Amino acid sequence: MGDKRPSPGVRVNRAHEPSYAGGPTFSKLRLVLEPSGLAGVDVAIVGAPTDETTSYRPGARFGPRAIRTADYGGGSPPSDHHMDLGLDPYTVLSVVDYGDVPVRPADALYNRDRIRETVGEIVAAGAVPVVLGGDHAIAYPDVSAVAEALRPATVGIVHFDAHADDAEDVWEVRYSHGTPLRYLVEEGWVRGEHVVQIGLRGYWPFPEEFAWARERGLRWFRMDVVEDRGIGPVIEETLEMLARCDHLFLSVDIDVVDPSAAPGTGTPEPGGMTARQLLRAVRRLAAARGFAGMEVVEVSPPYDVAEITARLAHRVVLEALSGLALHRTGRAPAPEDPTPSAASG
Ligand SMILES: [Mn+2]
Repeated sequence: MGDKRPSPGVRVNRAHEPSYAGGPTFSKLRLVLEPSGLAGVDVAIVGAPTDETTSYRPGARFGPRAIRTADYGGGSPPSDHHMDLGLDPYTVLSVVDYGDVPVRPADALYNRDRIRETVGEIVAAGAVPVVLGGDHAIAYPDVSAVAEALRPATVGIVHFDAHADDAEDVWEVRYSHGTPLRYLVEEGWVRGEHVVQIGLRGYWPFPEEFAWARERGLRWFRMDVVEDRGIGPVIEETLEMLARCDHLFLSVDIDVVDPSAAPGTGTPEPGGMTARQLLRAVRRLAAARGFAGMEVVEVSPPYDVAEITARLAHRVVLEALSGLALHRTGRAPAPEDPTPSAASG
């Protein structure tokens, strides 16, 4: 065995360290901690390590750190070639890690306001926020900050979730991970007809929440409808439903995926989507429309097994970035096939 240590005086390029070494930013992206550092940035990934409003199993405050490090890539800047799209999102887009929202333990309303400020800083700089939760209560500050910054343009939500999160309160608490859709619509941040929910199943919401949703014009695909029609047609129909709103916000609750593929979450509901259905859905939405903001929520590492859930959440973000990159280039996908077709030139 040769001595692999560099000889004295040889410069070691620490930028090429593997993912498990050094600083734990998302995919080892450049860390930016001041709004001035967002100039010229296309996408800023930010953590919202909060789980104060969780109604069942806590732990989502540990989500951002787990998602960031659930990646076997390495090098800085990162390089990830998407073989189905034929591009590297990091060569098309300038992406940074904006650190975490400055949270205060046990103070949900304080954290809500800090999340809204931080997401607002990102949008004000002209970048797209990608928020790593955190429990789903963060949808309220995430989406309202984006909607406020983009007014009078309209923002629609594609909401992947086992649960509709449109209760008036959960255990009499109004700022909760079970209520953000209700208040985003009731307060006029998002029009009801600009919300499409995908993957609903199980034993909640109750008829009163569904009645509210019908009254406000929300639309949804229950999980059995996704299963019957297939995720591809469901996403194409979602795009048609939201064709007339100006921007999309992608809200991904990891519990939309079956607990067998996403066990590390607060309120698991059996019978959900496969990992590949979710990845494909997010990629297609991002490629077709781009997005003005995104969140991946409810990853609870203490309940995870072998980082299955954190790893899926990391890939959900990477699929969205790859889709957005394709959207920005305006090109057709150029998949890596054994024999390139004539059409792909
Ligand atoms: Mn949710």
